[in-house]
Amino acid sequence: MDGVVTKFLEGRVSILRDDITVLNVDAIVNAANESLLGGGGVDGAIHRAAGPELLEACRSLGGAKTGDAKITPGFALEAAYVIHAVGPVWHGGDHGEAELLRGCYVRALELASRHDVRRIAFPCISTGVYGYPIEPAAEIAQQAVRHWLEHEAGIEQVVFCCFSDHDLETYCRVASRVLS
Ligand code: AR6
Repeated sequence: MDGVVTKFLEGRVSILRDDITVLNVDAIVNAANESLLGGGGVDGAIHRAAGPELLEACRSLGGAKTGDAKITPGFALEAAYVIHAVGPVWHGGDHGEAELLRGCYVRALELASRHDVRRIAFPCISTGVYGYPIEPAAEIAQQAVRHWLEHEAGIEQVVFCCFSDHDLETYCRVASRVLS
């Protein structure tokens, strides 16, 4: 892993800066679009690292609605599974974006639990091409994960995998109030 790992909630939540495709966890979450047929950003990186079988598997899923998620194997990835979550496009915040973003974290955690995933890593869903501001997105992500870990058994470790120093700093600042 790349650089410093900061831990919260008695070590059950880690925040780090890395390429999510190299993480040694049971499942990585993809920031996908409704087609689930690949794209740029983290989606493109995951498809390249997993290999062409991932696209074949995604073709059979029939897409997913914004706020929902679907699961496939990880193929060439270290991770056994990829959970393809569709975050909302940011339209200013008055179009249900927060609830949709929260929904895709919860759906991803539900799917992970059903597949006996113990360790799962999330990218900063919706905060790239989809334009969701990083600070409120981090707050929603961390509140959803905290609530899950406090109420459900199964998942032991959650990694928030940031891709830039700025995102990492923001996640750590938000965690000092949401996860401490
Ligand atoms: N590892 C971890 N995080 C990454 C990586 C990586 N290898 N690459 C980028 N990120 P984005 P979105 C970060 O744009 O906003 C795609 O085309 C990136 O810095 O990937 O949900 C899909 O097909 C940012 O913090 O996803 C959709 O059409 C975060 O991942 C659309 O983009 C999310 O940025 C989804 O947009």
